[in-house]
Amino acid sequence: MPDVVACRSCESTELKPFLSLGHTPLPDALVSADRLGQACEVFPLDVVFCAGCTLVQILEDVPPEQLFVDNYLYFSSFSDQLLRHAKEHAETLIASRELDSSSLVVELASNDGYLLKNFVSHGIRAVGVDPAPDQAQAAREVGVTTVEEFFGVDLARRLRAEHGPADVIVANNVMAHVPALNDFVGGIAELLADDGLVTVENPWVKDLVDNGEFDTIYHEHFYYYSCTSVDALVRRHGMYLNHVEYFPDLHGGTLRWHIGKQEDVSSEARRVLLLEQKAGVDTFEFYADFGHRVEQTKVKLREMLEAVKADGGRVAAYGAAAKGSTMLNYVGLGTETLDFVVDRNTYKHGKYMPGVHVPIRPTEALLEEQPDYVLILAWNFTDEIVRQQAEYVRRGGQFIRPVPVPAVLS
Ligand code: JHZ
Repeated sequence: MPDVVACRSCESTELKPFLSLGHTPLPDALVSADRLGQACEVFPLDVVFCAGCTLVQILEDVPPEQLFVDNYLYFSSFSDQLLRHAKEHAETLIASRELDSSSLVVELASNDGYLLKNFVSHGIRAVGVDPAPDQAQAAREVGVTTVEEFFGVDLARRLRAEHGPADVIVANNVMAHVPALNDFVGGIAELLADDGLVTVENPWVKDLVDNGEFDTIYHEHFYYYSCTSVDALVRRHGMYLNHVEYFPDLHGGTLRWHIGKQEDVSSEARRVLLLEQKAGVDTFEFYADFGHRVEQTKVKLREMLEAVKADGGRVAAYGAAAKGSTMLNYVGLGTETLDFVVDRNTYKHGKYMPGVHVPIRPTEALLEEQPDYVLILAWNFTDEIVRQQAEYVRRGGQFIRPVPVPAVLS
């Protein structure tokens, strides 16, 4: 597969590398027991800054079918925090946009219907788009009409012809997942009503860098966004970044961008754009020493776990997350260190983490085995996980959080 040579957003060829995580397996390509003996396919994971439009991106283009159809077991509904966040988002949209049965809401990457079911229950027309077959099926089972395809200009035209223009388009954690970025955003512009609203959520690259969240870099995520790079992207398609909201506790720091066809930029959007400028998020220097800091996390985490093992301690991990795959493969943690990984997602049980082949078990395994330490790979859900595992802690178990700096939770 050839490396990308020009920015997928603005086509500038001035791409400046600042981080290499080596060659890693696809993060959601969990391995079944009968395939453990087979060689694992790995891909280079190199990150660059575009001097043209400031968009941070990876160079490798793994085909989306391989990422999201053949190897995708992520179901949004396994997190209570995410379900609450989605419900609040839907309720706010229903009230602020005065949505009713004549309105149309479209969600791109609607997954298992975790968000759209909140519109359906209010009798509002809702259409989900998601190419992942099991998730699309789960969405239909909760009453969410789902088109099982990748989104772009072509599908947008067909949706508009069938359902009319969309009053609201929601795109949560998907604008990072599309190699043909301008086709995706062009599709949004095509489908959106002239007075419609788009909300896009994605982790904020400023938090990624400030908090050392390098493990959220993997092949499903082609891009790492700032307000600055989103503003440039949507303007190219005749739309405007009008408002921004910040959710510091969601996926390590998430921004929700409000985008529309009329320019009406809020003071909050201006404030965050300015904040990015002051912090230098729009310059290469902001990223330059990130690789060095990531290396330090690797060394520290290895040292910490090696000391536990040298003392005869037992270690497990929590969360067979995509980011967990980057963490384990980059740091080099396998079955010599970790006995198993637990996860609530039943589709992942009985499988093994990509590359390192650590087995995945139900969360009950923590009380059955009572390891001395649990490395939280899904650290974005630390509070939720620690609350759930109160009994493990009561019996003397301890949690390790790997970022921003590896530390045992007190
Ligand atoms: P989680 C996913 O990344 C995939 P991942 C995707 N690429 C993306 O963009 C980001 O999200 C935003 C489990 N769990 O959400 C569920 C428990 O077991 O951090 C998941 O398997 N118990 C679309 O995979 C994993 O942990 C719990 O209590 O890095 C978390 O994965 C909770 C809360 C979660 O995302």
